[in-house]
Amino acid sequence: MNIQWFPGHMTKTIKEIKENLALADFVIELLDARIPYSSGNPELARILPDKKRITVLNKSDLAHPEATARWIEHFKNRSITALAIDSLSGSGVRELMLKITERGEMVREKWQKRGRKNKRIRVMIAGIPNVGKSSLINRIAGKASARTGDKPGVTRGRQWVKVAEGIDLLDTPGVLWPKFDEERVGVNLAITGAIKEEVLDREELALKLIERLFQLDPELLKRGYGIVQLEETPYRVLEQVGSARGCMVRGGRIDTLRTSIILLEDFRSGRLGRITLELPEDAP
Ligand SMILES: Nc1nc2c(ncn2[C@@H]2O[C@H](COP(=O)(O)OP(=O)(O)OP(=O)(O)O)[C@@H](O)[C@H]2O)c(=O)[nH]1
Ligand SMILES: [Mg+2]
Repeated sequence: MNIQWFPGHMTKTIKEIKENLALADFVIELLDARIPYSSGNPELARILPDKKRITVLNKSDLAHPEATARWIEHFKNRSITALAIDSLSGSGVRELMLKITERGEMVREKWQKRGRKNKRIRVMIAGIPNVGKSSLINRIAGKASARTGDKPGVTRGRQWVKVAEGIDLLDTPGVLWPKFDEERVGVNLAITGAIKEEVLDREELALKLIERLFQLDPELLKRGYGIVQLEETPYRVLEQVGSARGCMVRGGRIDTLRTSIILLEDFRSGRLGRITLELPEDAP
């Protein structure tokens, strides 16, 4: 599948990430709990020491709880502080705030020892497009300070938001990091909505999603669409989904493009269930 998921303007943003890093005392890397490996930025891991990084799995309301627990364990085994949150309901955000304040205190102590004056703690929120960076900031700030939207590329420039006593959060535009050798990563990012729809063949993507759901658990599709017996090929299953969702065109044929859009939306909204697309053992 040919996904142009690393458009030219992203290169500029990576330069910006580095500039932003220089402004921040530490970084929260927001991952998508459904794809913790694919949504990670290996460059960030490379240039940031672990103690300057908190790993947060957002959209955990859409991910499988057991899979999320296993990912958290996976990070902890690597001495990486990780926790799961849901920026929409706010679940886990209080724990995250505690971690942020704790980390902030450590930074302040260091300043004191060096005789530097006490400034505000600056925390950068980094992550792929559409992962919920602005939503998290709004949740912590308790008001809509940052613009959010259900498509990638909403936040354009950087924006500091004062959230609590002495803490500023930096909202940044989402960045995709190329893992060119891994098609699976590109597909995961596209399925979950991190890549602009305009550059995708949605029918091809829907077929990939069907394959993946089938591998994970065939019951997901059966249950989701009331299908008794799944057909043999992804394309025929897509037609079954179309039939179940009433996506017909004249002559009784299935509108497979409309079906694909609906299927992707059903996945993204959680209507098909809480589904994690990759487990720690899938990560290289
Ligand atoms: N279900 C669910 N949806 C979420 C969560 N966090 C954010 N969203 C939704 O995800 C979409 C993207 O949220 P944003 O906060 O705009 O994402 P962003 O990371 O700032 O995106 P860019 O600015 O484009 O990089 C919005 O539709 C949010 O409502 C979450 O924890 N659970
Ligand atoms: Mg944003």
